[in-house]
Amino acid sequence: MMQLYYSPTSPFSRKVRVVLRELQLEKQISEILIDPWTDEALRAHNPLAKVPTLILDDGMAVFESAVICDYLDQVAKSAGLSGGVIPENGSARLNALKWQGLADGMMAATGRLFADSNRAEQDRCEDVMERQAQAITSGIEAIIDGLAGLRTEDAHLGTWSVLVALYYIDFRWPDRRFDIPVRVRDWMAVMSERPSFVETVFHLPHAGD
Ligand SMILES: N[C@@H](CCC(=O)N[C@@H](CS)C(=O)NCC(=O)O)C(=O)O
Repeated sequence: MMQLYYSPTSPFSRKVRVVLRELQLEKQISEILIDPWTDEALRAHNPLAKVPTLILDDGMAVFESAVICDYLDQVAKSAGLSGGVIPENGSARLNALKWQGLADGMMAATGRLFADSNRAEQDRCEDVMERQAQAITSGIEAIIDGLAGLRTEDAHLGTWSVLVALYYIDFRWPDRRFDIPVRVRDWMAVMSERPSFVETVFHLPHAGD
């Protein structure tokens, strides 16, 4: 059985966990909750010691969430389990990957801004923080502009990635520091009723995890 190392606060992990459920691969992957900062077994597999990391049946480690999603999409398609989350066709494929790219950038900016906000004031770099905040704000605007398409197209890797990025912003700033308009929130609420979202809700590690 494949193993997926993940952390419950990691948006890149959640993207992969949503995708593997949407691909109906749950029975083929065992999910292992770890802390990437302290888990030495993880570094033995992945020199970067980051989550998500997928360990294949032959022991090969695959990392970078986009690479893992691409691999899982191939596994599901070749097993005939589902139509996949990455369209085959040129422009539909590029569209899905483009949204994934935007969402990944927003996740990274959110993670960095959150970490920097927790630093002592004298250790902060305000310019860098402002740049991360701008990436988040402009990313939300791009999602608003593309919402009609995201709502009506069959959901794909880009759709799942964008939703996870939006939920990650809310997870880090429950006070809604970043304004996500109601029409986007309505869409998020409908999509997040899917088991793939319910089963992967962000949470801080519990004692004993
Ligand atoms: N580009 C990577 C980003 C992965 C990443 O940054 N993971 C974070 C958690 S969200 C992590 O493992 N951080 C621990 C560390 O940086 O050592 C991906 O798409 O998988």
